[in-house]
Amino acid sequence: MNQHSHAETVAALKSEVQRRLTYTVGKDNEAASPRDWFVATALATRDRLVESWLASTKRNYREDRRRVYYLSLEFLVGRLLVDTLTNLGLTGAMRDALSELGVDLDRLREVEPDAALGNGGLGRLAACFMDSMATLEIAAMGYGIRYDHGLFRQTIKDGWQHEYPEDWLSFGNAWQFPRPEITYDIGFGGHVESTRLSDNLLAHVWRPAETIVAVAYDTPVVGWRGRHVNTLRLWSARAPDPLRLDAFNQGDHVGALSEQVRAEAISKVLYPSDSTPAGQELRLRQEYFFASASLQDLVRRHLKQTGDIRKLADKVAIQLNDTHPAIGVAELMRLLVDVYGLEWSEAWRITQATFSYTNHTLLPEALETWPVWLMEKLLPRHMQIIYLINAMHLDGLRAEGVSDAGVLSSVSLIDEHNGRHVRMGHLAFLGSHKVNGVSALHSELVKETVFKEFHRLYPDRVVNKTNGVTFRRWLLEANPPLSRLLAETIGPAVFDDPTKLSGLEAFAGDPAFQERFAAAKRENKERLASTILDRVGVRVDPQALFDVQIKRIHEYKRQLLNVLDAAALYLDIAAQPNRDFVPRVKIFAGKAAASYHQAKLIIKLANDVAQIVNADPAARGLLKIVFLPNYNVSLAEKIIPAADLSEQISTAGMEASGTGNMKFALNGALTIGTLDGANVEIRERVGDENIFIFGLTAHEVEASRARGIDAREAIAASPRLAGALNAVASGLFSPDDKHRYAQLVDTLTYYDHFLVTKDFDAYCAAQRQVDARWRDEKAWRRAAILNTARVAWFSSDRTIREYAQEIWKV
Ligand code: 4GP
Repeated sequence: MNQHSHAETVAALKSEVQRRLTYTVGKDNEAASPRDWFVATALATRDRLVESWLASTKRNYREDRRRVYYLSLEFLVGRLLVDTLTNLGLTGAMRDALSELGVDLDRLREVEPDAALGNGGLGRLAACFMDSMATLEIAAMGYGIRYDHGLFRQTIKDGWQHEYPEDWLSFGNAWQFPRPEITYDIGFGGHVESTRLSDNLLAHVWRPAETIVAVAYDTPVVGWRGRHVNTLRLWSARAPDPLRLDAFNQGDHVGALSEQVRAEAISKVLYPSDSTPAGQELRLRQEYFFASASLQDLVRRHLKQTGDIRKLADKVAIQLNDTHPAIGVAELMRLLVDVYGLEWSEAWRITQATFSYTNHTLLPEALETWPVWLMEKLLPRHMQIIYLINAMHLDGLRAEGVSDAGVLSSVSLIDEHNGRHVRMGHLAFLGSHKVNGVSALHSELVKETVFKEFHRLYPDRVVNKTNGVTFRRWLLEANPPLSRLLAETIGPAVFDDPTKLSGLEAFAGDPAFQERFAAAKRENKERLASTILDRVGVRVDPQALFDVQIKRIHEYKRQLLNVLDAAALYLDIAAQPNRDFVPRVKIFAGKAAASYHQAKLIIKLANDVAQIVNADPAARGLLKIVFLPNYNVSLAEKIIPAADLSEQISTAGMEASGTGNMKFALNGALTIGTLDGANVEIRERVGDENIFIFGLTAHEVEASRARGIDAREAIAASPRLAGALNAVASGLFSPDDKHRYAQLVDTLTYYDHFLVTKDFDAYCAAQRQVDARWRDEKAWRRAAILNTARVAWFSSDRTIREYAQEIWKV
């Protein structure tokens, strides 16, 4: 494309879009709706990467490359149009081509539905990793489920969250290539037949009672500058037969479709949460469905490439994104032993050398376990394999002299407390050669807590891979004003090599540059202010400090701490109207799992406080509170570039890493945060004076909990906290239902598991430091610039390079 002039490219794109509109969409320019134009544009864009995609695929075979497979139940991709154009270097040309057709690219990009095949951080990380793996030209493939309905659509009515099904596929999906010819049978239930081959050799054949077909859908994932294109392959479920004709002919029209409905349920909806007990059986079926289809597919490819199953570990690395695909360990053993006839010990060696596993959370409720009875019912052969893995593992330990019953029971794959359960984290750990946490602190806590005994037994297995984010999406696409400024100041090569961001350091104190940096921020804030007005009808002043907390709503993330501070601030304003307050806009967004009542109540409280504060003339110009509904990737892209202050205030030890924290710092927001997750490493890089750290450390949190938490003392010691709690408990913010928050405040008072009260004063003190810095405009701007300048390390390209070198060996 470089040898073509811009004008030639524009002309070519224009005719390609026009062609797609006419021949694929089947409309003329007058009749075409914005959605039709979007489809035509997306298809024309996709056409531009297909050749590179095919070439990448060929090269992977020709060079007999070692491949990486990223197995994830979640891929939180968001929109792809501008992302693809950016990576192909075609954004400007497409903009001009469309404009000659009378179409505005920026309006068009808003038409694309978000692919929301994930809940939060874990899923978004998978999407960033796909981008970086393509950029680094790794022969990689993502495997997941093509959910008909992604994460629910959130509306806020009277301050309460309501959930509606999301329908991203209702108008088709321009990016995907259906592969109806690539299918695998996935079995469930039934029994295992064993035949004796010799004295000590049994052959096992699983005879499933039910079969479901997995059908592939491919989405090309293009890397930076279009050099390499990988594939995201998502599986959709269907029944082997479209209907039962006999039943249909007998007049049972609904019953005739029941098998299809049951089969399709597997890829119908994304499970809503990482932290609530999921509807068990369907979830397990989903996990096995996609793990089995993916393994069958990659084994087939491997055999095509090498013809030798014994070489699997030499040519294949499989990353388990959390425990959701961990059943894959037993499935690979089944394939190797039962289907390909390898001996157990060789199969186990290959399995361990092939898999590695990433842990994303220490929350006990998110550590998956499956009742043994359910496994026996759905996956009888896998249960046998798990028992055998466990027996050999425990025998091995006994042979090495481990005899402590407590230790053995804690490392057993079977949890014998409260009914017998299979521990999927243990299975993933044992079946992998490397296990990683996602920030330095988290990886240490992995060693000290969930995998303490395992770590003692296998001290080399746990490693750290601090998360990262793709700067293509989160800077270049999300923040055009800042990207332009960076290109002009330190050169466009910064987008090839983010370490060049450090070149900004020299400008941090330069008043002219500060002015331009601030102007870029202001442009983003103005844009966000108009989005806010559009979506919730609240007028906010772009001159005010934009203080932002956007992420899933969870007690450990402590939106409540932020809301209580807002309430306290409001009371301060009422009590001392003449004090010199820093005008603030507090912005919240995030979804609560549908069954997570406390989180939903926190959303309601944020909205209730917003309602009272925003309506009170006394707070006008000083404090506004906004809860933006339906948080998703594309909303994050609008909010983050406009933020001044990034709230990363989880209870220390509970946020594995965070990735939002990195995106904010990159876009020149200052962080107020605890020493949790990757905040610790962000502080090391941006410098103590350019971040506001407060609160208990992870070990202090642990000690507090061990002592037993009674918040009454903390509340008594803090009049400001007591005042805010009182206001909330007495219904100041909920005049329509004065007791709405009585229980919430009670819980905080007597059982404050997340230590909101204990950290409250420290948090407020940190906020006052924020105020002081904000008043010193130069100092604030300097710190903001230094944040952008110093976070290059948090590029997911760096993270993927580390995985590639130390775990995947590619
Ligand atoms: C998240 C963690 O909560 C977050 O700290 C981390 O940055 C992210 O994974 C990516 O590693 N966990 C989940 C989950 O999203 O579902 O467990």
